[in-house]
Amino acid sequence: MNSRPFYHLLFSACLCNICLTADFYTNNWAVQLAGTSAESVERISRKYGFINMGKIFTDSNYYHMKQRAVLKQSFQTHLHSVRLRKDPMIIWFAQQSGKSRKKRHSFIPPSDPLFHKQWHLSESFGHNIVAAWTRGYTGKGVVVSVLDDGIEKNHPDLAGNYDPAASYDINDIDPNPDPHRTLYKRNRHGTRCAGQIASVANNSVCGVGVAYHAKIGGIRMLDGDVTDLIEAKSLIFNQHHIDIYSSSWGPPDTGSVVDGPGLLSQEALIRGVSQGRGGLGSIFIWASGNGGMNMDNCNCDGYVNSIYTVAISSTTNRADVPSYSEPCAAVLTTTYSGGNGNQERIVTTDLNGACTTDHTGTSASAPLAAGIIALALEANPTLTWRDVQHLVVRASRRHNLKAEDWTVNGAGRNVSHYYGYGLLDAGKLVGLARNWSAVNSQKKCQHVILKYMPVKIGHYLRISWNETACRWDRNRIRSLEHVQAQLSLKHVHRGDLTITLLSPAGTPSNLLTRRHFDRSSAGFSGWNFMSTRCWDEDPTGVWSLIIRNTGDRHNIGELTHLHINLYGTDEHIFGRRMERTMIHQCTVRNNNGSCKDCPYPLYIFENICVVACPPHFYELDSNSSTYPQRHCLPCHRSCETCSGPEGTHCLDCPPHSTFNPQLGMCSSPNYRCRRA
Ligand SMILES: *[C@@H]1O[C@H](CO)[C@@H](O)[C@H](O)[C@H]1NC(C)=O
Ligand SMILES: *[C@@H]1O[C@H](CO)[C@@H](O)[C@H](O)[C@H]1NC(C)=O
Ligand SMILES: *[C@@H]1O[C@H](CO)[C@@H](O)[C@H](O)[C@H]1NC(C)=O
Ligand SMILES: *[C@@H]1O[C@H](CO)[C@@H](O)[C@H](O)[C@H]1NC(C)=O
Ligand SMILES: *[C@@H]1O[C@H](CO)[C@@H](O)[C@H](O)[C@H]1NC(C)=O
Ligand SMILES: *[C@@H]1O[C@H](CO)[C@@H](O)[C@H](O)[C@H]1NC(C)=O
Ligand SMILES: [Ca+2]
Ligand SMILES: [Ca+2]
Ligand SMILES: [Ca+2]
Ligand SMILES: [Ca+2]
Repeated sequence: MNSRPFYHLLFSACLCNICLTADFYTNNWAVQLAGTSAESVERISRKYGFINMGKIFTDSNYYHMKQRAVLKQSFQTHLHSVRLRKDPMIIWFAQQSGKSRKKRHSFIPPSDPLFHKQWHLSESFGHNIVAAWTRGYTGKGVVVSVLDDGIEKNHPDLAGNYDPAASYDINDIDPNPDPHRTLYKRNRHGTRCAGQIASVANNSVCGVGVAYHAKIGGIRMLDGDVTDLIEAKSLIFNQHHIDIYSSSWGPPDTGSVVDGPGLLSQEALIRGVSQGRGGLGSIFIWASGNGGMNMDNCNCDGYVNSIYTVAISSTTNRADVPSYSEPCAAVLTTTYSGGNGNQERIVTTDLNGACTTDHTGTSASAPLAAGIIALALEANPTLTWRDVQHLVVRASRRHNLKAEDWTVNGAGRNVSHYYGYGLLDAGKLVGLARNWSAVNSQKKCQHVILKYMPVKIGHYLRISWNETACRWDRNRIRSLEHVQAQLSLKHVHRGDLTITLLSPAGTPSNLLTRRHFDRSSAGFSGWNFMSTRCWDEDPTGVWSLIIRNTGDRHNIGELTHLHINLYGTDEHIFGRRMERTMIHQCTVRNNNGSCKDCPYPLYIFENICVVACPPHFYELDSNSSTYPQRHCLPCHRSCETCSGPEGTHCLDCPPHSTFNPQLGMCSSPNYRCRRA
């Protein structure tokens, strides 16, 4: 449970007329006094519990007074006013209310020579990035790292945003991630992806990145033997500094492979979402894959279908499915990339200080999404890894994207296996991010459908079950996020099988489509097929899993095990209120830029003011006599939510861990048990 008692108390108090016009009260008062002698000012401030902060205007009798104790309820404020009004020494007073003030920005296009060729950033295409820029979001304070074949750190369009702390060479084990140039391999991929995210604006070089004020780094890890260890080290590198990891790699897209993260990489993803980014969770952006020509399905890629990664697909400037694109039920959203033949491609930085107009593939889509999500993290740095996924679902739209399989799911959203929820809208994303409060902790509800009694797979197999979604216990799920069908089966010709999952609302998820090049007889062994297509649906009711053999009728197989894992929250997600801005500007800062003072009743969180503290932080009313303040302070590192700093204060534990009373903190069981 996220307990936010003060928040509820305050805003219910705000329902009465007293504070209808103000957004919130501060503990600052402006007071006009009849006498200005030091002694009379001192007497007045003592009498009413004020600290005299000095004259507002020199040579005036207007004083800035700060209240010693914070008044928590507006009727007390009101009583205070009644007393002040009766005092003959006080001519006039006003308690200062905080008002939402938005900086106004107008958009002046950057002067970079290739900006006019960056069609994917322009207002005539659907990403709506200019809207986010116009609101002032350009990636400030956000750190993105590209996990690839290196990054040309001195590139004139990257150097200004380059962040050595977000960079490393895992291949050669040194801090310099510069790509190695050889006759046969150009290793330009990472540099191209980095430019899409954070090329410098207005510097007369190339174009601009989506998040042109973000910090950008690169981890060189693809140029050598890629091992589980190397992947894991890359995914977890400097995880409190890097906010977003952009990956455009994975198992071969031959359409015959079923592979995913090894033990260490799986562990790295889990540690990333539960501990990275100060506990809010690292954001892992993943390209859905380029196996379209080979009829690959990205649910056979364990990085893409991981619930911890955000899978990104591509569309072209003509809103088509590009030939390289592979569909699957795990895709969440879509960004622009290059098209077929001589269609437009993406303009970005290239090796040797150059620029290219020729970047393409889903490889180009992941960095674009990483840049757009960087804008959202600037708009709201308190978002958890799951909040980011919720917002991406809401900020994606069908727009004009062409596909034959668009359907409306049980939550009323258009969804496609090619595009997820559609084209990511940056303007909408930052707007929603600003008003979003953290979703309750993740619930996982598991249901064993088939374990000891293998079932024959002939031409057609349908298994149905009535799901209670843990209605009777603490893992109750009212609003679904990810659903996994973990299954083991034997079949002589795996590529002939298709698997479809039907939710109670009737939403179909094609978990496996026919893969002509997959002639394996290895079957599946505890493979986690995943769907994001039922996001926000109520999971209770009858589900079905349908397996079809589209090949030779005489080939038979056997389903030996089927587990369903539902992930989601106990919230009625459609009932939540989204009309209040959750993040406010800081009023007074320390020299180091961190926030020193927020208007009451807001909490100080790092360098901003927030209405409520995010998960992994607890709310503290500090009671120092001079500066009564409210802070978000970090929980014990093992907790997801907490009521205080110790392990014993944990209220919820992060994924894959539970509260251990002996240790007095959340702890993880043996990770090896996780893989079936
Ligand atoms: C680019 O320069 C122009 C002209 O000086 C300025 O108005 C604009 O705000 C700058 N844009 C950025 C992104 O710095
Ligand atoms: C789904 O897409 C169709 C066609 O673009 C559109 O008419 C409809 O309003 C969309 N539904 C929702 C809920 O966005
Ligand atoms: C499923 O279970 C619920 C609650 O146990 C029950 O109300 C409902 O009728 C069941 N549905 C079917 C189709 O059996
Ligand atoms: C966010 O909240 C503000 C009020 O605080 C409201 O004006 C605005 O419309 C909300 N934005 C969205 C996208 O709901
Ligand atoms: C910034 O300075 C304040 C006091 O001036 C200190 O309490 C705080 O820890 C500092 N924060 C950082 C991030 O250095
Ligand atoms: C705050 O401190 C004052 C005196 O130091 C004390 O009287 C008061 O009860 C304290 N309030 C809280 C909420 O701890
Ligand atoms: Ca190196
Ligand atoms: Ca530039
Ligand atoms: Ca693939
Ligand atoms: Ca994923």
